Parts: sequence; C-alpha cells; structure tokens
Amino acid sequence: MLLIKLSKLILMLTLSGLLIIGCNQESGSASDSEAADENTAILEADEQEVDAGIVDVTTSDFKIHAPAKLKKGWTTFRFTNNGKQVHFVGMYRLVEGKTIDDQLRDVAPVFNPLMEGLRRGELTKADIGPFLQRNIPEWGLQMTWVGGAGLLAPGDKTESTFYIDQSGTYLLECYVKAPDGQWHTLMGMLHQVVVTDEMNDAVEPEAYHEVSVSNSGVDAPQTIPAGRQTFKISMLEQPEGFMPYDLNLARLDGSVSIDKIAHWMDWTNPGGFRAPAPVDFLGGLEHMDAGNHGYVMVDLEPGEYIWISEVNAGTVNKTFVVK
Ligand SMILES: [Cu+2]
Repeated sequence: MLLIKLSKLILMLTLSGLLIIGCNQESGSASDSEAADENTAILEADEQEVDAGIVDVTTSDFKIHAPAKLKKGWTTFRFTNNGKQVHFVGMYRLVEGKTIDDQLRDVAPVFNPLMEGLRRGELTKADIGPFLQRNIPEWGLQMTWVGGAGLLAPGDKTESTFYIDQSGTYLLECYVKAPDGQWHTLMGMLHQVVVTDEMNDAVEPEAYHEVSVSNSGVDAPQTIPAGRQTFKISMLEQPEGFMPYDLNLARLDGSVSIDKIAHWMDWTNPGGFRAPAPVDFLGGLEHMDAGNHGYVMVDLEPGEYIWISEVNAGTVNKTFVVK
C-alpha cells in the first residue's frame, strides 16, 4: 500500500514537475507553486503516518495489502476488508533467517493433510500437536505472535493497535477457510513485512474500557455506551498448545447460539473457521503472547455483542450490551 502510495506520489511529483516546466514557458507561476506546495504537503502527511505507526491494511479475496516495511513501536492497523469473505490479519515474527518462502514451502502446506486427517476421522484433536511436531521443522512452531487485527466482516472497517518491539522478518496471515475448505493462507493471504531497527513516533493509545483474557475466561465491562470506543485488551495467561490467545468482537443478532459461534471459532473442526461466519465480526486483537496488551477501536451501535477467542472459544468468551 505504502509502496503504491509512494510510487503514485513520485508519479504526481514528476507530472507536476513537467507541468511546471511546461507552464513556465508560457506565463506562469502562482498556481504552479500552489500545486507544488500541495504535493509537498501530501508527501509529508504520508511520512507522518508511517512515523505515527498508522498502517493501512486492506484485504481482498485473497490478498493482504500492506506495506513491505515497518518501524518498531506502537503500531495501528487501520484495517478494511474489501473482500466478500470474512478475513483477519494476524502478525508474527519468524525465527531469524526464515522468510515467507520457507513458510510457504515447509509450514503452510502441512495444514492440508492435517485437516484432511481430522475430516476423515483418522486424526483426533489430541493428535494435532504431535502431527505438527512431526511434520513441521522446529523453527516453524517458534514464531512470535505480536498481534494484528481480528476477524472482520466483508465491507467493514476496524482499528487495532499493538506493540512491535523487535526488528526482523514478520508475516501477516489470514487462515480463515474458503467455503470449499481451502485455507486463505494458501490462496494468497500471506504477506511479508520487514520491521527495521528504527522506532516510530507513536504513543500508546488511551483506553476507556479494560478487557483481559486468561485461562478462566474473558473479564470485560457488562455495559458500554454507544459510539466510538477504545478497549485495552490484556493477555494475562498462555493457553496450552502453540497458539497464544486472541480476542475477536462480534455483534449478536439473537439467531445464533454462543455454542455455535464457539464451534465455528475452532479451525480444527471441519466446518470451523470456514466462510461465511455465523455472525458479523467487527475486528479485535490477534494472537499475542501472555504479558502483552493492545487496543481495539470500534464504532458500536446499541445491541448485544460478544468477545470471543479462537483458542478455547467455548470458555474464553463474554457477552456485553451496548446502550
Ligand atoms: Cu481471509
């Protein structure tokens, strides 16, 4: 996205330069310098966004559009889902020296035979850990999950803020399944980002509502006023297994039970994590190791909502009301 923006700017600057040269041969200058000022302002605004840690991330079916390079520090994904299917954008750091090519060759494809085994009943949930350990090289299970933006319904927008404290090679991924069961990851929704050693200028957001996630569940306010709200989400404990907790926000319409949503949240179920989702998701905070926290900014209309994790969704969830 940034690259596209920058190349657009270069093109605009080049064109305006040509125009200025062209015009100067005629009469002139006042409007030309205004145009040049405007372009400078646009360029500065763009740089300011990068420095403020604000990153435009969009998804389509089936790509993640995001910059190729980011700075360290508090990072806000301003996430828009332009696709027709539900998507999310999780972010994790690969073990030193590994890249998207290694992930696509040695890690991502392993989830196909795993899912097939589960679907046919040849593998049970208890076999998943050992299966992954047998089939994925050690580095492939040692990624560091730093956050990202949670599940988001088609056509919707949301914002999630999290802290990146280490430089390195990161991947952005959406592993929702398409209606035919194919992983979005393998359909093109894996994107590499290099985080440099530079720090951005972003400051930590201020939150009005605190939410925490632990092995005993979600602790969150029961009633929230309508309007634009910022939630601080803290991951207090680490679940068993190789995935830390995430927390997604969905609007309930009374037609779907929490059990059904929880069943959908579990990708190890053949129908789980498969588009379309049973509810409209509004974003959230992606997987993040315990001891860390992030923020979710959303516009809420009156109604009933649920916070729900992908990990242990049956118990790590909580409904609340917006008035
Ligand atoms: Cu997706």
